[in-house]
Amino acid sequence: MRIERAEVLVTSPGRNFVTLRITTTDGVVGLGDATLNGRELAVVSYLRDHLVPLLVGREANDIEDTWQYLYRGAYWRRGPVTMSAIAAVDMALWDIKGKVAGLPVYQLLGGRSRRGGLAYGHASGSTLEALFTSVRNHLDEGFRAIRIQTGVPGLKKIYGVGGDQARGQKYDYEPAGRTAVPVEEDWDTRFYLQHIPGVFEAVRAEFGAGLPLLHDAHHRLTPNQAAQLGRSLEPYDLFWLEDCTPAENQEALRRVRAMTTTPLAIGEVLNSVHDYQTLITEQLIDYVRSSVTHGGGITAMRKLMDFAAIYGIRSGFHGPTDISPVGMAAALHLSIALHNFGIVEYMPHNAQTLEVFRTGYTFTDGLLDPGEAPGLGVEVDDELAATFPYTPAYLPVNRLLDGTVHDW
Ligand code: GCO
Ligand code: MG
Repeated sequence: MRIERAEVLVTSPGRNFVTLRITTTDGVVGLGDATLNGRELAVVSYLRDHLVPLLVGREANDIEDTWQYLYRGAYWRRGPVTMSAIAAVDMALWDIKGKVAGLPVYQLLGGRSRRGGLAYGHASGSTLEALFTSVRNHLDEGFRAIRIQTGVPGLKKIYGVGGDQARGQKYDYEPAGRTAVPVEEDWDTRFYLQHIPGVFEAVRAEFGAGLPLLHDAHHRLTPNQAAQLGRSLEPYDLFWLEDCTPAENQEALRRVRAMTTTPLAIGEVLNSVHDYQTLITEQLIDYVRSSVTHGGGITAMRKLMDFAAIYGIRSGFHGPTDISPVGMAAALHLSIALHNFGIVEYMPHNAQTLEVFRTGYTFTDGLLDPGEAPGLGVEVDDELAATFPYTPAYLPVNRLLDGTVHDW
């Protein structure tokens, strides 16, 4: 069974998604997610101009060989554009293999390790009152683990803090801005560090000790600041503190780790096992945050997680709405099969997106399940997809109060 055709679909039902569709000589179709938020068209070109011509005529069954061919054969290894493109090919080939076998992909990965994957939702509010409403709404929707982000006095707007949920603005920071250039936001780490511990104290007082709580620092702190935050949050027993320092400096986590017992998660911008080498072998983190979409696909993420398992490190795959339903399904098949699963991020896609992509995964009692359909279990409606053309959209840029550009 050879690859007959590979096409790249770009659609924007509220936000941009890049999907690779591979069709085999037997007429089996597989889908892969290649969405790289804010740099989508770079991956479209990488796929269309450089990978599709290499794929046509290849044996569709040989997933490992194709992965190595695209990774080692390119000379230029790693990086988010390359790894997202390879991930899409990899996912599409697993989708095809599952359909040919008549099995959901998780069965091909060793079968089920649990009933479902614990998912966390994004609660946020510019004030404590708005935050509490958002937490309650998430609990009503069935979430059993919740990420907490709030506004900070003295700062105008903070990434990850949504608008008025009653007006349907739940995740209005995702996408951050469908504008020609990025929106600019302000930032002051001292204001932030002074404010956050009190927020967690209030959330614990309101919602009790049992609810798993998470927090994302979005790479904005120095190692000392991160250590200070981790220590000040210890009384509130976080499930994790995410991306406390810029992820490219693995050694920075040594200082943080030595200073706090708050569990650490990092890696949504990392895309290779090599980016994790120090983090994993020195046990500097508790959770791997890469997505299957940006981390080279199921093949690569399985290996990364097996490496992490030796050190007791678990998965916490990135699952914001810029991971398409196809990427989300791939993450769920892997999550359900891995022994060292930890948690998975879940921001439900909007209704338009779920019309373009018909998904088979389910969310019940706080757990996500990939479903039993053969392959990944996601289908795309071409005609509908074509009615939502690509729209430039960018994450915000941060400036300190004196105008200096700050870490994302
Ligand atoms: C998260 C994130 C996202 C990212 C976004 C980038 O933890 O979900 O930090 O909000 O910023 O996905 O593309
Ligand atoms: Mg994050």
